[in-house]
Amino acid sequence: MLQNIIDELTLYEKMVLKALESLNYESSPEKIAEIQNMDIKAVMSAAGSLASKDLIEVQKDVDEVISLSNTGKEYAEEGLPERRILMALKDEEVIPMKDLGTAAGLHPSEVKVAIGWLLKKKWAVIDKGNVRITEEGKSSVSKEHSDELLLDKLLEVQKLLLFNPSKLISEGFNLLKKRKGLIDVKKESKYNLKLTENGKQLVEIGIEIKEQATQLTHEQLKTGSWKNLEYRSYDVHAEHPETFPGKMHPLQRTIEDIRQIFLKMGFTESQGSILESAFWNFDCLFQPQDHAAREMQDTFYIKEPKYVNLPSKELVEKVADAHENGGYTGSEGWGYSWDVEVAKQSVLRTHTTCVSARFLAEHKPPLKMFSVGRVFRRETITYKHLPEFHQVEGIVAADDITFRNLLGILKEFYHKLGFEVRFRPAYFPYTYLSVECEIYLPDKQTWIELGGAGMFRPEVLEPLRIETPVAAFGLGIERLAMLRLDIKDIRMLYKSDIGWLRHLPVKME
Ligand code: FA5
Repeated sequence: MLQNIIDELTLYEKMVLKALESLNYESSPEKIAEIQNMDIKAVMSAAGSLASKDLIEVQKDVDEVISLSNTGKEYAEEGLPERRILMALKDEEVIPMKDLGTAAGLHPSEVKVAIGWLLKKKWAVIDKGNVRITEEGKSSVSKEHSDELLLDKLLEVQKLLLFNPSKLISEGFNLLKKRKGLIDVKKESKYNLKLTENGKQLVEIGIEIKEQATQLTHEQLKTGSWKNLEYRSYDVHAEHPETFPGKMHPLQRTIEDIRQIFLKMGFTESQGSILESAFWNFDCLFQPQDHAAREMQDTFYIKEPKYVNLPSKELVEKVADAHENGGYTGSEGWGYSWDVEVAKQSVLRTHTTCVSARFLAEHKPPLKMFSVGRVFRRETITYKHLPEFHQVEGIVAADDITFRNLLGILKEFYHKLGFEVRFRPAYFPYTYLSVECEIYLPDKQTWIELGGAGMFRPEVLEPLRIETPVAAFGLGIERLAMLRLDIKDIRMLYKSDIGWLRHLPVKME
């Protein structure tokens, strides 16, 4: 185990461990860099990875470091301005204020500050426009003040750590920091590397430093000499940063997978618009004008535009006949007076079956068409209901198409997505026979309805002049996505929960 760890160490890591072994298990990185002839950056980077393997401990101390600024250096060399006045006073004892600059060789801008410090240090007093040396001043002529001593020291050693300073340094620093721009204060980090118990055990086993191959040359590969080189072992179980590659949203992924299935089954793709006339959404599908699904509480009616143009007069009249008396279908129709104004109303489509109706008005069988799109219903939101969701709609029309073909297509479709569905007899105004496809939800111990299907009724087909049987289906996509993603609530698909999205597989089974 420990040998494995040694084998996986880089050359630099081994060098740092070796150095620490020889330095009594602890050292500064600078010292290690020196004895191993390494770059300090290489030492620090190796130290970082050794610390992450718990082989060494990196201790960090942040210290304040002081040094002289340019002005500070000048004063250290030539003396502080108040010292220069004191030296002039030493001979004269009294100097008129106005002559101070000249007598001490100071720039006029320095004089005021210098007098301030002269008085503060009690080296002189001001007496009727004259500056007079004090006894304290006289005794200070040959004795440096703490700030001057610190200036001298800094001139000599260039920088000093403020950590645990001597009384003299701290006194001097307190005075000098009151003056602008004499002292620079910086923070400096100091590191100490120390072997941990694990690190010590490792070096006791013995670390051998051998040149390791990092990049193979063309030559080494060609001649086979790579076989005799030393390599560093890799830990394939090492922790690695998690990566979250960009991917399609799972709902969109499901839509794309559904499209691929139908395209591969030879269906043509069609599209409709989400703003539809009640005519195509309901009337053309033989849905009576007083049908419950048309009520305001189930369907979104649009204010602007309130009405939509209807198709040819001929088709509208045939649909009206089918509703009123069955037209030429042999049916009695619904037996009420059909209102064109109701059919003109614009709605947000409540299902994608309107795309199938439009497609049949424009194409002659044989045909296979599918369409994916959003639909809208005034629904109360629940774990399986949304007011806005997607459906995939499809029709297959040909002379020999039967209800059994329809069941076969649906079975095959769900099977391709990995589901086994059961069929239950159902009712839709526009189909006969009609079914619903369902799948079992073990968690909720209930069957969930995935889609509706059936054979379009003559009352739908005759006005559209379709003479072959038409198998039709409309399937919910969000409910399918729920099952595929194993989520218990349909709302999750619209939540933008980044944590959940990140951990989904890039490709769904
Ligand atoms: C229809 O929409 C029919 N037009 C389907 C059809 C087409 C039948 C062609 C015959 C021929 P239904 O209202 O049952 O049927 O909706 C179909 C599917 O849409 C449902 O099985 C369900 O999976 C999904 N669905 C319905 N309402 C919602 C909702 N509020 N939220 C999420 N999914 C829904």
